[in-house]
Amino acid sequence: MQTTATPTHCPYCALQCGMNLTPTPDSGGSPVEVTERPDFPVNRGALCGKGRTAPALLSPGVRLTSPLIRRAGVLEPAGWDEALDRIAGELSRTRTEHGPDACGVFGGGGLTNEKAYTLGKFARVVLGTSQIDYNGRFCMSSAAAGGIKAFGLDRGLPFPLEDIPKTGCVILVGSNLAETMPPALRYLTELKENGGTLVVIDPRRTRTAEQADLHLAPRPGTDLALALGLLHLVVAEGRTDEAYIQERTSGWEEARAAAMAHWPEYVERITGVSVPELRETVRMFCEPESAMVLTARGPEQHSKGTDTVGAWINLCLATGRPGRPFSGYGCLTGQGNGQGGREHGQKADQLPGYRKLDDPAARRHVAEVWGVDPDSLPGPGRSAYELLDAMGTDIRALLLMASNPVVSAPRAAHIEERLKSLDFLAVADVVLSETAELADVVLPVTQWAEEGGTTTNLEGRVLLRKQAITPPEGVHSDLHVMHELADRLGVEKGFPTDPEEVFEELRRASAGGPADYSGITYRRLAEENGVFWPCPASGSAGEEEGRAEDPRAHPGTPRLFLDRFATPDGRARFVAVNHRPLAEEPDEEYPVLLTTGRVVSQYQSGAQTRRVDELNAAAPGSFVELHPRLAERVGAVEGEPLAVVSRRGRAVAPARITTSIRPDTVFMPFHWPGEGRANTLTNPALDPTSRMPEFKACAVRVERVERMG
Ligand SMILES: Nc1nc2c(c(=O)[nH]1)N[C@H]1C(S)=C(S)[C@@H](COP(=O)(O)OP(=O)(O)OC[C@H]3O[C@@H](n4cnc5c(=O)[nH]c(N)nc54)[C@H](O)[C@@H]3O)O[C@H]1N2
Ligand SMILES: Nc1nc2c(c(=O)[nH]1)N[C@H]1C(S)=C(S)[C@@H](COP(=O)(O)OP(=O)(O)OC[C@H]3O[C@@H](n4cnc5c(=O)[nH]c(N)nc54)[C@H](O)[C@@H]3O)O[C@H]1N2
Ligand code: SF4
Ligand SMILES: [Mo]
Repeated sequence: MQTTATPTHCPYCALQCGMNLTPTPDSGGSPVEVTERPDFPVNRGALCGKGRTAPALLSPGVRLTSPLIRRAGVLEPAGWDEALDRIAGELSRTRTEHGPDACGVFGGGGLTNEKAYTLGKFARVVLGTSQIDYNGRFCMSSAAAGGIKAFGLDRGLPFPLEDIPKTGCVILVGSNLAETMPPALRYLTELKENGGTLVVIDPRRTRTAEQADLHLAPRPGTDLALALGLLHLVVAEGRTDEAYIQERTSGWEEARAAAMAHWPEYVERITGVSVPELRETVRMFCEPESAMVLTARGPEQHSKGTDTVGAWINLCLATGRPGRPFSGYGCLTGQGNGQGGREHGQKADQLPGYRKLDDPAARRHVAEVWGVDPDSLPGPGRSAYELLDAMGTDIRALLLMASNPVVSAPRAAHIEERLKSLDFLAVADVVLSETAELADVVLPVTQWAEEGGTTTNLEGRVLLRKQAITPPEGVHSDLHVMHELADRLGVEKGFPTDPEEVFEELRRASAGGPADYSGITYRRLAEENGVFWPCPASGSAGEEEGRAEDPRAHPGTPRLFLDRFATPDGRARFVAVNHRPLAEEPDEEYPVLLTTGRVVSQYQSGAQTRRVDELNAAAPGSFVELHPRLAERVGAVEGEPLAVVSRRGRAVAPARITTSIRPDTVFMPFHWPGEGRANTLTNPALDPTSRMPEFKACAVRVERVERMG
């Protein structure tokens, strides 16, 4: 064990804040404490409460330290061999009886690059199944689809965060950065100090919106119309950049025509944002030399998320922003490895290096690295919700790693029931999540401080997480799990347990792909505080050592698209999109809109953060945020339980009455299971391209709950 501080990164969100871990051998509790790491540029030492308290989960009291096997209906401690034998046996039996596609695999954007890569390979090479997808589908998939359509490439931010304070105007669409990435708020503060302006678009006046020069509060699910209305005004006011449109884009005529059909007055009626506010936004965005649009889950988690992102990109293209200094469109990716986790093959349609599974050349390249016949690789499978929905019917057995869909999937009661209907469920996790509670076998895995690996943050910066401590006995890494299962299923080679060995293979698999990591080594990552992809190996292929000193080493790519876009002709593509309603509009029976999201002290399904006392004290449970006018109408009382009912089910949580939300909308955070579970209510209507569910808007009825007795 190390006795000095180990520099590493936070286990939670996509900011991947740098931190130092110092061993505390005699503390009796967590084996390490978090201290400041000012040398990492993204957060410069600052951390939010989640990062600061992350070591609490390393204590044996809250985590899993032994495999569990269900016997007579009850999960009981068991040995590793027995647990692994059981999983391998069930997967093998399922494959024989129902075919390989009856085995499902579900991953997570919290997995390191090495794990995500290995999971994709495990599914295709060991199980031979096409049925793999992951929770990132619920996260940034609409932005990814929009980015690929327009730019030919999906890297959440095409520029580093440090560019934000240098731009003239930021339009932040549906991001509550102040709660979801607190240390990044600094970039917005610096933007304003430098004279830049901030527009925040959110149906709620959030802590982030409070920082804005202009806050627009549209009705949920109307961002597409809003963006089209802004583009209409840009054209009407003669603010387009014709030279840029000519030189660097295609498809303008069709996109322009679509936008011109969205008159400001029409857009005002749809969105609730007034025409003067629209005009003011256009002025703020167009006057400075540089400007950015950044989207997060607010506009993306809709059944029209991809088109909405397309409309915002159109606005950027028409005004000549992408590929210019301190300008362009970006998506704020969410999970710890939300970026890298979507690049290396745990996605249904994908091979490592952000290659396409249905591209013959990609199949040949990756099959060669894997030492298999390209024809043996299955084709694309189902998207996350469709995969979960097929459990118990087409999918008979599921291996789940790093997600807690009982809490986080849309229409969660149905998904819970589907999980129970599986013949066999295996879950690898660090804690006994609500989903692990339903498993037949649970495997306890190591955590960030106990293992090495790389993540890729929201800027596309590949980072090295270093192992700081030895894991407790009885706990093994996800890589060990896949190695042992592969071995038991007859594949002895190709599933190493050493993360660096996996990364070396990932480099080769990604070489020449859109997300090219081949020029990156662990050594470089440690020395350079991260490297931005694409970073091809510039020497001869296969060269491994001495990259940092190699004068030919590719420096990495902090800024994309400066010369050309990643499309075949190098031009960015406008998309012709039109406003459309929600999959479920309010009606007489369900007259209110529910939107969902996050609070600062809980992370995602809460499986981890609900086990940390300090975070629980700050955010102990679910709530329903609503406007005083709506509260009066339904008889809601502050702090008293309120029922929210949708076509999928009913949830109950205390009312939080505030003027910061629109009167036609209620908000619930989704971090809790049980009665207050927001996802009991949400609508799994999917975006046709990204297959993103409509987490951010469904029709509900709000009712007072009469107390018993
Ligand atoms: N504390 C905390 N931080 C996190 C996470 C966490 O769980 N907790 N998760 C991480 C992950 S994986 C992610 S993806 C990010 C998410 O980060 P964000 O996208 O910032 O988080 P959300 O709270 O889901 O949504 C942001 C805002 O969208 C608004 N919104 C709702 N509907 C609409 C709409 O129709 N249009 C617009 N414009 N806005 C709307 C909500 O009011 C909310 O304030 O956070 C990351 N960081
Ligand atoms: N209503 C509503 N629902 C939403 C959203 C929303 O805004 N509204 N947001 C969606 C979004 S953006 C996301 S990203 C999803 C996230 O939702 P989930 O996929 O449920 O994400 P987490 O809660 O982070 O679950 C991760 C699980 O993996 C475990 N874990 C952590 N690290 C590792 C590891 O290295 N290996 C293994 N094996 N396990 C690990 C954790 O303990 C935890 O149990 O939720 C989505 N659901
Ligand atoms: S902002 Fe994200 S990465 Fe930074 S400390 Fe908080 S949870 Fe960790
Ligand atoms: Mo996310």
